[in-house]
Amino acid sequence: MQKNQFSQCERVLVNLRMATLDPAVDAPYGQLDNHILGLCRGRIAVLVPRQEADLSSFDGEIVDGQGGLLTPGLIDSHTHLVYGGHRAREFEQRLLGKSYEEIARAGGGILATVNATRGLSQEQLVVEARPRLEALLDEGVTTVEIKSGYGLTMADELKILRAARALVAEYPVRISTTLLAAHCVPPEFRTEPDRYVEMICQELLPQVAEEKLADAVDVFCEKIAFTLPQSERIFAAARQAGLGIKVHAEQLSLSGGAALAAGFGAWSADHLECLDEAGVLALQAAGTVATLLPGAFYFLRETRKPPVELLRRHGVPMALASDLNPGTSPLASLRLMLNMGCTLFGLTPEEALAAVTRNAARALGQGDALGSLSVGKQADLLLWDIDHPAQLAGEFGSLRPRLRIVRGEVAHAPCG
Ligand code: DI6
Ligand code: FE
Repeated sequence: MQKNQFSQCERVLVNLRMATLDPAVDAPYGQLDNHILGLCRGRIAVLVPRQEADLSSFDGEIVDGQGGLLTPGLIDSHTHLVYGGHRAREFEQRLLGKSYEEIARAGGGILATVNATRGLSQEQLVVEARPRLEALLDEGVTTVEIKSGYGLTMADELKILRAARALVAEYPVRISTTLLAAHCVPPEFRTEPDRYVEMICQELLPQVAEEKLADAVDVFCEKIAFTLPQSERIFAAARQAGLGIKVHAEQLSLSGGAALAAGFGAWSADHLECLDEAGVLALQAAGTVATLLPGAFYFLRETRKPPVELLRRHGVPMALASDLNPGTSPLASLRLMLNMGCTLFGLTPEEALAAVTRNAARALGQGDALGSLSVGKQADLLLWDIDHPAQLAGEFGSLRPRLRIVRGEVAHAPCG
């Protein structure tokens, strides 16, 4: 037994079971029983078997887990939750027979939300975003990625990113921001999309990097959005600015966007319903995470599923995210995605849980800092009154974490 092993810790968690999601722990879900966790300056500093722990001289806080199950905080690695308005009328139109692409080509879709978003101030956008973020936090999300992409002018894209960054001051959450100016060609550049791409690369992206307003850059690489050569120019500019790279690819058609992004060392390629084996191999070679978005698949009533078996066979890490947005996934629940990842895409509950913790962290370039209960990682933790970790994927609507710890501090209910 080591004396004073907890001397640096402010807080110790005892009397709990863990699903560490640490692949180094050789058990399903990385489960550990009878262990004690010590938190020091926001990190997991000690993780030892109960019988090796000496708490006799520890004078910090002892949290009694009362036999609950501790997991890493959940990570929603793909959302567009800062926007104005709603698109329920399009939902109606689609049920009456119109397709998502038809509505987009007729000036609805993303551009409808762009109009609504341009009309709001940064403060108004924060007001609109709060309930969506609160819904995620309430069910155990501790890190959220938020994309711009409904502004499409220099000023409006900056406004969205600033609104996203402002939310972090209000809630116990980490927020990762992504510049998605290449979401849709704005009406002002309809006849000359290359000039819009040039504006992104030469003006917007350098400004965003200078103000540190985004952690990554994303492109919607699709027939109705941006071509491969346009995407390539934006990725090159992102790399030059030292920002992470993400891509919306192979959602509606096979465009090769995932392989292109992987060639730039992308953190993640997202959607992927139409991905082929060559694309899977490109992700594998680059260590790029495949982020699956079952909410959009479900909401658009798609039938083509992402190639989960190929991704699994080639060892590509899979993440699941909400894609929370007004057009294709107005579903503010990462827990629902855990369930749908299993029921719609065939992930196992263990794969699904890794997909919203360990692999989601990698999809945000945070694989070393977040996503598992391991010594040295940030202390974002959830305590659940459940018997088995599969309940987190297999049940929906009734479970809430009993205790949430973010950055090593207890976050009080409901949202801080
Ligand atoms: N793919 C999506 O699913 C969302 N954006 C994207 O690139 C849809 C956004 C919207 O319809 O508003
Ligand atoms: Fe998206």
